[in-house]
Amino acid sequence: MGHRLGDASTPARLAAPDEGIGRDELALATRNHGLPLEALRHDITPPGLHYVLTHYDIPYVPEGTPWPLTLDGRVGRPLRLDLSDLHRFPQVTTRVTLECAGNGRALLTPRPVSQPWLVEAVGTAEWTGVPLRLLLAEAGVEPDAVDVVFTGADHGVERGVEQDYRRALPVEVAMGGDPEVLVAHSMNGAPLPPQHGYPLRLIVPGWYGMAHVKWLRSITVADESFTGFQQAVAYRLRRDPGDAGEPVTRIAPRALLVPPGFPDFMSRARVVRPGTVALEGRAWSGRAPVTRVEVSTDAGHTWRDAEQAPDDGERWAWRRWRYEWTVTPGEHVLSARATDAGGHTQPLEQPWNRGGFVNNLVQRVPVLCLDDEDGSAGGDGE
Ligand SMILES: Nc1nc2c(c(=O)[nH]1)N[C@H]1C(S)=C(S)[C@@H](COP(=O)(O)O)O[C@H]1N2
Ligand SMILES: [Mo]
Repeated sequence: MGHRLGDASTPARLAAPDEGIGRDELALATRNHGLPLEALRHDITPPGLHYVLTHYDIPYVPEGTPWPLTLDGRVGRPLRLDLSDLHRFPQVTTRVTLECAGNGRALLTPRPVSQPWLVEAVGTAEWTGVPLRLLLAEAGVEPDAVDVVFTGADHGVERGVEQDYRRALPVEVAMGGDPEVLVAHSMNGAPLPPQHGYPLRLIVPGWYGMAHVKWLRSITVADESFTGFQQAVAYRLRRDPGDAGEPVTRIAPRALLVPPGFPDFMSRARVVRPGTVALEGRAWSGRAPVTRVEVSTDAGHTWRDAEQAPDDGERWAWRRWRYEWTVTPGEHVLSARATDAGGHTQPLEQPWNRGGFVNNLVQRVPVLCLDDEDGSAGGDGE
């Protein structure tokens, strides 16, 4: 033997000033893909375009594999449910925007070394499943319950700690019904794809991605706070490694632009022609409904209200907004920012923490407006 994984968790590393994205980050980035931002046009993200994040390996679960979901711990009647048992409960479908808590991480200075998201770790799907509170009611939760712990079938090691992927929700959230937490078996009307948790996952509308446990195989009701790695070590807002840190919970407001015009292959900078450009995008918040979206076409100096699509009652899904931009030749920087009914607005300065979580800094989209059809640049010239 002789090989050890380590006894304590080591803090995540911060990149040195000017240190580029490393091979380790690249390896994560090729597995965990983002939403191509042009797909923000879709109300519901088509399969394969939704972002994916998986800490360890995607479990191999061939169709028809028995998948007993257990519900035990501080309950009167422990349950063992197979997929057909779950189909006998009332079914609910909810449209939910899912976002990784690490979205925006790679834009931070200094950069926490981990999955290097820019702003694309987001997607919206219609999830169908059984309300968790009905399963908990069937099992009969004891009055001393504190946390409900969810375990996935994936296993790995993270910063020296070997573990199953496991997260908990406070019992009030698990049983509360607002948001309606689901044990979901379908995404956009079809069985979950392998990378999104086949055959079962948790859906916690309004919460960051880490709460939505994929490949869900057991639910345990506990009479004390859960202190597993993904709860007590990861997903906390810390400035220093020793801080206890606030836990990451609900999604902070964010607006993103559908990239206007067409891209330059390498820089991804956008190119448009002079005249009227219909800007559009999406905005969402898991904390309170988005009440305002503003657009800046001058690098954040001045802001004008965008027009929000009428409220369609999909509380947990992103909403479309639009803004007509009259553009002249030269270089421009576009931004959009969302404000929610709780008064939360996206910051203009980076909200930094060691894990690189909840960075909802306003997006900056450089755009070059050409002044004629044969592609010579206007403005400052070359
Ligand atoms: N079992 C398990 N569930 C998991 C994860 C994981 O690694 N294992 N990753 C979480 C994180 S951090 C995110 S952001 C979401 C991503 O969900 P998606 O891949 O369906 O978009 O799944 C969450 N659920
Ligand atoms: Mo995540």
